[in-house]
Amino acid sequence: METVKEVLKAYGLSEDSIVTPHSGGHINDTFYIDSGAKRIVVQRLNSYVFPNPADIIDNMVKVTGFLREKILLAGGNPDRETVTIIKTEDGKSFFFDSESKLWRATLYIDGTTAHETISGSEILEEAGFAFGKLQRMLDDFPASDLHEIIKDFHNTPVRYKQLMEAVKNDAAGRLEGVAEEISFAKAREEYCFLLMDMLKNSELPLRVTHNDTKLSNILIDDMTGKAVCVIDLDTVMPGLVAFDFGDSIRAAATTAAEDEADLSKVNFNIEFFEAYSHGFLRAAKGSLTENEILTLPDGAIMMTLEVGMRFLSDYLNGDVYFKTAYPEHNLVRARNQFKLAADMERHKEQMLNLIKKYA
Ligand code: GN1
Ligand code: MG
Repeated sequence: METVKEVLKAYGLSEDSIVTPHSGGHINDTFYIDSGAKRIVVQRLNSYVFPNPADIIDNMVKVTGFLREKILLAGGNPDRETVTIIKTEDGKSFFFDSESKLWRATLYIDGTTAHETISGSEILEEAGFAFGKLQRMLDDFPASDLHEIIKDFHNTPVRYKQLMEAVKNDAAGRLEGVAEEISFAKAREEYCFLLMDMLKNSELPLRVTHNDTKLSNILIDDMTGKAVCVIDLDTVMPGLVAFDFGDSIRAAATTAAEDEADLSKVNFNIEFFEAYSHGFLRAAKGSLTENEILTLPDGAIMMTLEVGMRFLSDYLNGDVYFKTAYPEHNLVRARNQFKLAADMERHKEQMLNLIKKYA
């Protein structure tokens, strides 16, 4: 917390500002700051995950600048509908503290909440619409202007390989007790290639995508329940539409939190899937190809399987990537996501029918 004081100073905020840590997010550290005069959100970027944090800021400046213009043209309010970067006293879009950690500050958006879990279908339809709209708005963003923040971020075959390496190295000596999880992944090795192979064969187009479309990365208006703003632009990069759609479904169309340990509570929620798909396609269908539409259910299964493999790899590597609250946390998350992926597999036909209904 000591360095938060440096941050207050850099942004010209009173030392008596109220600093409230935010518990969400597995990667960065987030704090709300209320100085009386101003309310902002500051984040310390995770230097293990993001070794080149200045690239993230650079991407963010470009993407938010692009979105601001579109929002203005549509008669909207860019201070609420996208992220606004706040500059330091000396005019910079970021701040390096005395521990060489990069901080950034953004405007706090009043009267909104980032929901970790979902209360009903209406919010999901809204979330789907907001992410679909973002997809559409980024359609003509020049992808070559962006730094690739994390290489092979949603390259599922690479994620599979990383898991197999983690198994081989067994760095934390945790291999015992995960045999079932490893066979679960192994049984799906071939499936991991599906979307990346279609991309390679030009059957799917590369777009600019958000790449971390979990429900908590959307701010919902507390009064109206309407989606206001998509946040967390750290991983905006070239990607597939199925990644963004799928990652939302994995995070939202479930009956339990991502780290629920009681697997009997973890099930796929087809009603939530339907609501999200309805909103997403309402916003984005006009700009999607037939293959993009037909692979949306695979995006959901793939993103769930993939993050499960990432959690399991991190467990085996000794929890070096994701923040954890207890030693088995990553394993619990992995089991949870694998259970969800398996349940999605059983609903694939049904998912596809719903997608066709709304496309
Ligand atoms: C991480 O930072 P956060 O919590 O929004 C991760 C995502 C995972 C997600 C799982 C940069 O997102 O890829 O899907 O956790 N972000 C990064 O909850 O690795
Ligand atoms: Mg994130």
